[in-house]
Amino acid sequence: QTKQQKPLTVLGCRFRGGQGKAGVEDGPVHLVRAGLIEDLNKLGYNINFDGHISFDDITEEINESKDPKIGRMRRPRLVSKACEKVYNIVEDHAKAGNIVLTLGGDHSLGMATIGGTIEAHPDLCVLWIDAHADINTPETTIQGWLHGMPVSFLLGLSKMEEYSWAKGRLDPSRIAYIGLRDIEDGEKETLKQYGITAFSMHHVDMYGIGKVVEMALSAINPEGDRPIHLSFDIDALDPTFAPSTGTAVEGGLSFREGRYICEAVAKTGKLVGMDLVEVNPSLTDPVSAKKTVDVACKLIRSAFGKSSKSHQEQSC
Ligand code: NNH
Ligand code: MN
Ligand code: MN
Ligand code: MN
Repeated sequence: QTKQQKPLTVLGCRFRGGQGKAGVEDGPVHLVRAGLIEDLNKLGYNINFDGHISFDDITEEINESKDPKIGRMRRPRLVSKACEKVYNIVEDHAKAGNIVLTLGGDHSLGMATIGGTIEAHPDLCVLWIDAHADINTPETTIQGWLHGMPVSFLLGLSKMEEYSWAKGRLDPSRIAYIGLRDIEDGEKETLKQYGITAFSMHHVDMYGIGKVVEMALSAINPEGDRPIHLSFDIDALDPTFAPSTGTAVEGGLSFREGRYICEAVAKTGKLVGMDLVEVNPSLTDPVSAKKTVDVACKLIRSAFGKSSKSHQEQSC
């Protein structure tokens, strides 16, 4: 087995402003405490990890009274400012040739990580693994939380003065979803209107995960030559495997299906960025929280090339 020495930046983003539940900012702390950095090191990466990014300064500067709703959007300025910070960091590291792994925090961070990565890799394509489509616009959102909207900013469908740093450079043909099962009506229309490739759990059941991943990758990356960003919301997994998350939805991916996605991405050799978001260790008992953290670590390790012995392709 040849050892890769690729530079890998790990960003622990303790940000929760894109949703309403406390505790998701502890996700990255728990992942790192579980030994993630050492594991990635063993996989042969040259790791750059400077400790977690805290957003307390921004949260204090933009307190609730300074951040009234814009339409239905909640905490719009706070999320913009935090995401702009992450966007700039990711852009710098990606331009320096590093792979960037972002540990969330909530999924509003996706607009920052993918937005920053695409500045370095203009031909980027994105796999978005989630129970939700996260493609609400300020007009279609019901809840108003930004973690349900990052994709609309990435595609340039949501344009706001406060978010002028978000350039909206991702083409709708370059993103595919796997794992969907809780999509709002407005989101459905947007997906349809832009012809976005989306595999729900129904498709996973119908075709099997192998075929679904193959179809998703060939839709966004037909020649196999494009750099790939994997944005993994832990709520894509079934709550049996990942219970400690803010908006768990039954009927999700098994651990093996989630791991298969990560292994398939690793196999392409084209991974340039990954997010692992929405682990909230405060929402369950400690055993279930640990289970969620452990499963998240395993997914990350698989995406970065750890092959599970029991799961390897065997030549019998
Ligand atoms: N669709 C809902 C919203 O826009 C839920 C989003 N929640 C998520 N997304 N966890 O991944 O608020
Ligand atoms: Mn904790
Ligand atoms: Mn999400
Ligand atoms: Mn989700």
